[in-house]
Amino acid sequence: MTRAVSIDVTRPAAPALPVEKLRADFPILDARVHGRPLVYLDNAATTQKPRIVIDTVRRYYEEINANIHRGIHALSELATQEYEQAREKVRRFLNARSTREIIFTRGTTESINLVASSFGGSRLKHGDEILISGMEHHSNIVPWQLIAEQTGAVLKVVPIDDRGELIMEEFHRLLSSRTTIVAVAHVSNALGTVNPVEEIIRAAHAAGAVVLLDGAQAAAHMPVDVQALNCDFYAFSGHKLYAPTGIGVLYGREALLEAMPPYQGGGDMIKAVSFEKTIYNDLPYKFEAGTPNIAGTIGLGAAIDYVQAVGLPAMGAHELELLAHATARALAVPGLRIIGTARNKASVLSFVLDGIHPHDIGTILDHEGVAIRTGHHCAMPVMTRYGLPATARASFAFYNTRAEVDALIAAIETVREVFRQ
Ligand code: 7TS
Repeated sequence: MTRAVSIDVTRPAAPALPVEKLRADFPILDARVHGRPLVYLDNAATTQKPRIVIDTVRRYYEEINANIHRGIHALSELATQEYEQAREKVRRFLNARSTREIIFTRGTTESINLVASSFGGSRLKHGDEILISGMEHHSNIVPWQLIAEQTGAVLKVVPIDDRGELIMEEFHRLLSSRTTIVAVAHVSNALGTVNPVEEIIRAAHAAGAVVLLDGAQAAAHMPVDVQALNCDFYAFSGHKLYAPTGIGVLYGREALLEAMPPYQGGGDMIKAVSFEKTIYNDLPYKFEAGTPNIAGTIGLGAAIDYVQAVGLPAMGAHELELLAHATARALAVPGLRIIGTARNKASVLSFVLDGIHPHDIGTILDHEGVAIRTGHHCAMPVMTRYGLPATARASFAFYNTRAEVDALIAAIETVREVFRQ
């Protein structure tokens, strides 16, 4: 599942994917920005959508639109059927045992908040420990801080080294019988590090802790098998997997979900309500209060079909070729420093240029048509660790090309020209 990329390796050019053909599936990739062809390298923020996803959402609103799990009229039944089919697609995508373990949320952020609030709120006691890492996105920090404050639990943080790898000796040292939950990124959004999650899960279970993996940056880049991983919770966002925004997934081990109280109350999550007592619905509906993002869910199903037809292993391999090419070319740019040089990386190239603020890099690149993200990437502790206010970050999807990487490097040279004057 994990694949190594060494930053000084130059890989063969031959792409395994018919990238040019696949690019035609994404209408927006033909766009021009400031008169230049769009070079979209902000895929860690969100990915572009293939026509099949756009058409599926449009078809839903044109031909099906109705609320689910309610009416017995034809449209409602059809909408329910498609919504539940999407759940089965997600189950297969993650290789979960049962669709009862697949909960639709708004995204990774809501998935983690659900676990922190429901699992954390019901399990954590004063002095219990929550173990996260120094490379987490704010979405995998703040929900734990909130629940720690409410329960008296203590947040512990596994530090990272200069390459942006977890210091595993520290992880093992911090893990103890007091650790209730370990919550770590599968892949870091700011550094690209692929974490040794198998080792983390094994050790955490041996210590009696449950493990949540934040898969926001992993699900679109490598096959994920929750049974093989043996994780307890897995969170990801549809919009980083070529699906619409506002739809995400929480996988949870059934026995844990059964024991957890509802996260939100409302319609659909109940069996019967009276003022004296409310009986909650079965899994997964217990955790899906209110009318969900039906169109987005069906769109996610279409995105998963698309990704599986293209093939995640080939997509991931192509992205690693791009990363290796980008890394090799970036290292040849005077004054450029790569932030995040883990031995096992995926799809993210964070960097700084001597004496030039990342925001200036981002602005000039934008004028060249090259879209990247600059800033703290919602991972401020990572910036603090490196003593930086921000980085510039290019992040690759399978539809990116070597020519686009070369356009990135040319635009970075333009930045250097501008600042030389
Ligand atoms: N966890 C990680 C590792 C992420 O990269 C992100 C989003 C989230 C959680 C939150 O996901 P959401 O869909 O609920 O917002 N990361 C980024 C990023 O790197 N640039 O923009 C969003």
